[in-house]
Amino acid sequence: MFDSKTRTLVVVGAQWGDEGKGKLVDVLAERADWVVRYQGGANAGHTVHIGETSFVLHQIPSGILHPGVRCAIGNGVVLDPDTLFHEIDELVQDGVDVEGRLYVSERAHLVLPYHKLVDAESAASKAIGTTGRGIGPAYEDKIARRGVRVLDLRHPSRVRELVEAGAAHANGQLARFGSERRADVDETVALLERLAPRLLPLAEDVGLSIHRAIKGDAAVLLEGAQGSLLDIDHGTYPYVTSSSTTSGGAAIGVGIAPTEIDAVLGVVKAYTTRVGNGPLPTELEGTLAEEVRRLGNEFGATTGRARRCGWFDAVVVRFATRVNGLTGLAVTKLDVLDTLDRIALCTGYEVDGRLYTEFPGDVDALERAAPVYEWFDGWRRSTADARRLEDLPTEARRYLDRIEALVEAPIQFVSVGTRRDQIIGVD
Ligand code: 2SA
Ligand code: GDP
Ligand code: MG
Repeated sequence: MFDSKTRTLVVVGAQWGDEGKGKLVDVLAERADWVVRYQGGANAGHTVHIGETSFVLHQIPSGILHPGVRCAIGNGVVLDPDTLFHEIDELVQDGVDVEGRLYVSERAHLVLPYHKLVDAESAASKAIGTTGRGIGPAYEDKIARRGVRVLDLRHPSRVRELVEAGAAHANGQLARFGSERRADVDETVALLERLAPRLLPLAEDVGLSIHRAIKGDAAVLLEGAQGSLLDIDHGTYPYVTSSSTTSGGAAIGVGIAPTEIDAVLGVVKAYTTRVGNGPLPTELEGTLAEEVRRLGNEFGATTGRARRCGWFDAVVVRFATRVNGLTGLAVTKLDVLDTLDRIALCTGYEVDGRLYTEFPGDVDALERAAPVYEWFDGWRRSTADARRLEDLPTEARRYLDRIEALVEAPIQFVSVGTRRDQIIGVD
């Protein structure tokens, strides 16, 4: 993937998240110098299987499992300092050496206990089906200019002032929700005082470090979280997360220029999943939905929630190709479809007698969308051992070729299992 022309690569989810970005980043990180997260926070769950051990990364970039790779958390991430250290400690317990190779942007905003409280108590969060990790409220404070940034921890009196403002706002919201719970200023300040000595040594100007690395011809991976259809601008608003998940967010969220990005790899499942509420036009029901969920082990990597499952939606991925400028696709979990007799692929939607082949922005239209399907014969044999495209059954190749044509992006990887070696690199 990395060559003399492609030195800075964004890996982005091109559906509703959980496409297998963690696995792809882990595979690609073998040849990377840096892996940087650019948005989201502890709502993410990126799973990497190495041998018998499976790691679920929430805030730390998936590159951390490669000893020589340096990892950074960019300014666009909302960082929960408390759970960050739990994550670091767990990695260390599992034998991963994190010391000296994890950096945090001094400009990143912090997720504080009252953000999680507001997320937990808000009816709007319940209606959207958030992860409850305080992501929306933390971004809300960032945009409203009352957020606490990592660099503020260098100024204890400023921290108290900012926490007072944030807590007052949160308490107003909690009162309006009819909740009896309240933010506690002293407890929050005490938490930050306790964590600052551990967090500040990791803090630096990540944008500058990555810019210098790029100038020095380093291979840099920018790791997206969630998926393009959860993007605050381009997703199925309001059923979205509160950050820019698409590739444009990568430049902003790392602090580099868009012109420093060379390529964008979109990760997609060979079918579709969504966790949380909101439209999913190709959603399956009944026993088939349960079967795909079981075969794909479709449960939230952060919350354990059952993921909703549907057929591959080419309208969605075609849209994601356009808004991200995808230069290639990685199709994951092809093996999950191995036992199915017939497989459908959505090529358009009918809404009120009109055919859509481009993704509509209005969720009402999506809720009423009747998918138009093309049907494919299943291949009904295992793809788990395929290591070249030629090893795949003809039916599977036909299915992938059709996806490529509809989506208008070249397939560069096909993943056929959870393990690192279960991947096909397409020349
Ligand atoms: P939030 O918590 O404010 O970001 O929730 C807003 C919506 O974004 C969805 N969202 C996700 N969707 C897929 N995967 C995510 N990460 C976890 C995973 C999810 C989990 O890897 O499985 O464990 O439940 C993720 N994070 C946020 C969320 O479901 C809302 O629809
Ligand atoms: P991410 O958020 O995009 O990193 O994805 P998650 O880790 O939340 O969910 C993807 C799940 O699919 C994880 O449990 C992965 O181990 C698993 N996975 C990734 N690629 C494949 C694959 O090709 N086949 C199968 N069966 N599982 C895969
Ligand atoms: Mg995930």
